[in-house]
Amino acid sequence: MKVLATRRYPGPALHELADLEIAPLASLDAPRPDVEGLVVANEPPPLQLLPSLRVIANFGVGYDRIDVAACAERGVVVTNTPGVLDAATADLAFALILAARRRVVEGDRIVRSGGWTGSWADSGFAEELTGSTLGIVGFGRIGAAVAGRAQGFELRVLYTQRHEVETELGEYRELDALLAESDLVTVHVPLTPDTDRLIDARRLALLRDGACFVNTARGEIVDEGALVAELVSGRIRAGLDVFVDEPDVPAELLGLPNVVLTPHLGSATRQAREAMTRLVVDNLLAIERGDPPLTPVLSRA
Ligand code: 8YV
Repeated sequence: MKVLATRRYPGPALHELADLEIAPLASLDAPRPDVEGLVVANEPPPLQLLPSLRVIANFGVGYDRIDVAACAERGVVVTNTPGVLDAATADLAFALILAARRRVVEGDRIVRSGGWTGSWADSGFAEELTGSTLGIVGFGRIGAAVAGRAQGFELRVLYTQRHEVETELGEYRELDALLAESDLVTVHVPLTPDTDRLIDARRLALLRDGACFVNTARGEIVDEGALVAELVSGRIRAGLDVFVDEPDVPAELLGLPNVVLTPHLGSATRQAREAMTRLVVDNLLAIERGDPPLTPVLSRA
């Protein structure tokens, strides 16, 4: 099976594909009837140029830029990489929670700029993490992994998602109540038509003064303009790994002390990324053998 991958995905598993071509989608300008498998990182596939396509293996759990309904109509299987990146993403959410809450990056800047003159800080105290209330928006695999880590920090955990679940890890709240009651809010829902701008200006205004908002999911889940306005006002703090127009970040954020910015690093550990490639390849090999894919995604239509 001829497989086209949009980049050299990390790890050794990719070498198991016998007939592999690496090419960015932008370089495809004519039909490629030879290609039966496509590996993308949440990039919109040019279905019209790939008439023999059998499978799209997405490198990532989120597949919001892939038209799964159109693929299903064409009989193209779509797979993703759930599970293997939960720990890495939950760890990064906690890194951002800690960094934003405890003013770690601000402190780093003070040290580097020679502004650390006293023997200890006697003002500008951070708020404590231990004992505070963490609101988790989306209680799937990654949200639950965040809740597990929260126990070590003695956090009170609230969660919201479409349906209340049986769990010892947190208490269910409706989204608005969760936003109003939390000191820290972290987002772990997939981007779908239902979650696009789920956290709009009205909902951002429900956050407590001084609350810390963390997003490692997708920028579009929040009204980014409204979030920027809240951050510019200094009313809340944030740790942001995802943005609406990546790699562009709203310019207003770049000089703000109350926001920590990372370049979509959620799954960017060697272990997670190599396991993602492993799962991509295992899905492709399954399709090639005529077996069912390991981790297919279902059309939401
Ligand atoms: C990206 C992600 O796929 O899994 C997801 O949904 O956003 C990430 O793992 C990865 O950064 C490659 O673009």
